[in-house]
Amino acid sequence: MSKMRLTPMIEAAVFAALAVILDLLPSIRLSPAISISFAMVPVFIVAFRWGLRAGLISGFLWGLLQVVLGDIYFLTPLQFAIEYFVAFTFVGFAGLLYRPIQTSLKNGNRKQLLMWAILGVIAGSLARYFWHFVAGFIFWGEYAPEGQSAVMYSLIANGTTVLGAIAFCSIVIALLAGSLPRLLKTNQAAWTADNRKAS
Ligand code: 218
Repeated sequence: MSKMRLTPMIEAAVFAALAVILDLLPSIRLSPAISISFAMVPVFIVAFRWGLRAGLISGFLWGLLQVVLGDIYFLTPLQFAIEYFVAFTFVGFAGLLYRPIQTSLKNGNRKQLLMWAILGVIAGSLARYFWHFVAGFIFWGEYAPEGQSAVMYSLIANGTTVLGAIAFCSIVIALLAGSLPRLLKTNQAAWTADNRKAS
């Protein structure tokens, strides 16, 4: 636990809960398999503020909360594990862009900030939906229309969803980065306070 600072962990949990709430808002549901929302945004914020580890934990907690709330599609234990634990955790891979985002914030370079943040949105979204795609062709293939292979069905359904999610989340993150860049910045005061406590 020594490397787990308290502030990012609290934010990871609070923002995971926020993701659950955003997921309750009406989303664009094109079909049962295609539903586009910006619920990933809170996890992206955690990943950009604190990095990969906090992002992965926040994504994991979001999946766990959905399971606890019973808001899930359960076909088999493996499908359930892939789609609710692995996939949601992978949203945190947006945190791979933590360093360039923090550097852009420090330099006050808005254009670069926007570019790295959108790249983060793309990374986290693709990392998550890769798993929904895999689960899609292994477990959801029977829902494919006549004459369409399971792989093609999953690629179209999850590909459409992820492109929509990337567009939605990029717009929200761009608005936030433009109007409230401080929101994406590591909270240095809390960081040093936690480190002082730990030493
Ligand atoms: C083709 C297909 N249909 C449905 C699913 C299930 N799925 C897709 C995306 C996201 C989620 C998690 C809840 O939002 C689920 C269960 C799939 N993977 N593939």
